[in-house]
Amino acid sequence: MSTALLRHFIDGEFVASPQTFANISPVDGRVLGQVCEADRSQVDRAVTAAKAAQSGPWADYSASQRADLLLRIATGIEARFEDFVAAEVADTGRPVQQARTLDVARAVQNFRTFAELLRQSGGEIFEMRGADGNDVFSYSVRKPHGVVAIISPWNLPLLLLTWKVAPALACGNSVVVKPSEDTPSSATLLAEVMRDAGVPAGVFNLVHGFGPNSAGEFLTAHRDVDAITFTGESRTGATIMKAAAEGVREVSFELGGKNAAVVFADCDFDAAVAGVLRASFTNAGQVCLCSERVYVERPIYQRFVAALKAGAEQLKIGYPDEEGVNMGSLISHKHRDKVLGYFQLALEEGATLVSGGGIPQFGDARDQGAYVQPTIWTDLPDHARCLREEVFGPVCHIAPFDTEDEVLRRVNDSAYGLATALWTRDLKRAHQLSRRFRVGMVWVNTWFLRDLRTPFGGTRLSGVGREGGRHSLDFYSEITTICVNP
Ligand code: NAD
Ligand code: 6OD
Repeated sequence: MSTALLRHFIDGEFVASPQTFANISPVDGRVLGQVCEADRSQVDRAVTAAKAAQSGPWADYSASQRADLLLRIATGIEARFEDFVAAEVADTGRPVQQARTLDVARAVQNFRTFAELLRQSGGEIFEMRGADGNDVFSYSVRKPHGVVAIISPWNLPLLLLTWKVAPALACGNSVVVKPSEDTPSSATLLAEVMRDAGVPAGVFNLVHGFGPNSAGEFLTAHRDVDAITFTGESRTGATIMKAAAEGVREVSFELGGKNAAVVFADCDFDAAVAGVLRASFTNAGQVCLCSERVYVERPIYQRFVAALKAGAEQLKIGYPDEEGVNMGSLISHKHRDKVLGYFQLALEEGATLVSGGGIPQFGDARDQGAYVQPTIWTDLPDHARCLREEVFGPVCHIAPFDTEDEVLRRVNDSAYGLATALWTRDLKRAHQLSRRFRVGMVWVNTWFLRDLRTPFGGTRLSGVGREGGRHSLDFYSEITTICVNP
């Protein structure tokens, strides 16, 4: 990091604000540095710069030139790979290994994927016979929306930010990004990479700050923002949707989840245990796709509970750079308070605590951090709040089931609709059942395996729209149809 004061990046330059807030380490509570908080006028400057860039040199970039630029950005991230890893680890407390193999690697891949897609994408063309006997051609061209606001969360900061920046730039938009207040570092590094890769001034702008009455709200309310893409909590999505209604701006929302895993008795048992362990505890459960509700077919239920408990208790919790560490801290003490609130509520709602349920004791600086134990519950009634609300921590509830129809009904009985994971050797059943879940994505015998060309998103409280592959190109562009009677 080139400075301990994290600044905004507006119109090709780093700029500071008088107002700052502290960036706190979730590992031991240390103050890592200060972050500038954008006021309304700075957000306005960022949006104005982005709008102006739409009629500058950027407007003349061909698709091929934009693809080259995306590749230079990917190379720029790779060149500073370990800086990005350090930034992500410092802000989040996640294991270094995860930051390398998932977060930063995916950021590079996001830019490469959309560079490639851009080169391959073409418009549609239709031919018809006109009334005068001429052959009439109708074709479509993609154009940028203009200014896209990108608001991202703290759980996979760089991965989720670049997942939106890459296609937005691919389509020729200018962007104003607002990362989470909890994870400002990797976005600031990304701005340095953008500058060094030769992204024209005003095309990539970054403002730091909070949501309500701060940079997030100022950005989504700005009249010169043409489209808004947001990843975060469902409630925040609803607030942003109201802001977007003014001016009828397009939105894409990737929101919360209360995802289920369904484990059938015919599964590969060891693979299912390992898979559910990963799906429930990766990133300390702070992935929108995590399985917080696990349903296991009755004949293997007791054995499965015992195996998952053994697996959870073997997870090594600790410093991000400790050898063999599997799980780091939660993002913040505020978030830990929320997770601990659910730990308490589960007991009040009748849960049996199978494992965890508290705060690990280290006897060192980590006791000032935001750690919790991986936690497993059983015996909650289906209506329990802990089975209906997203905890977003390292926790799952395991329940037995007897029939397909029963488990389908229980899984679908949720306000969320993001993802389901099925564990079975019966692929006929898997195909038939998969389409009956009211979710955006179903994994069979795997979890979080992503081909970036596939549509990603959720139904109902879990989101609006799909991103990924051409679905991203569809969201980040306007299409004009041209009909030519020669
Ligand atoms: P959050 O909604 O609190 O914040 C997300 C971002 O929105 C932050 O940058 C925040 O500053 C900003 N924000 C908050 N209020 C705002 C407002 N009124 N106007 C404009 N911006 C505002 O979410 P979070 O706690 O950072 O992230 C965790 C949530 O994100 C979980 O619910 C998780 O499931 C969800 N998530 C979903 C996906 C997905 O793909 N579906 C991916 C990752 C995270
Ligand atoms: O893999 C992705 O593209 C993606 N959007 C993942 C979201 C994870 C949620 O926490």
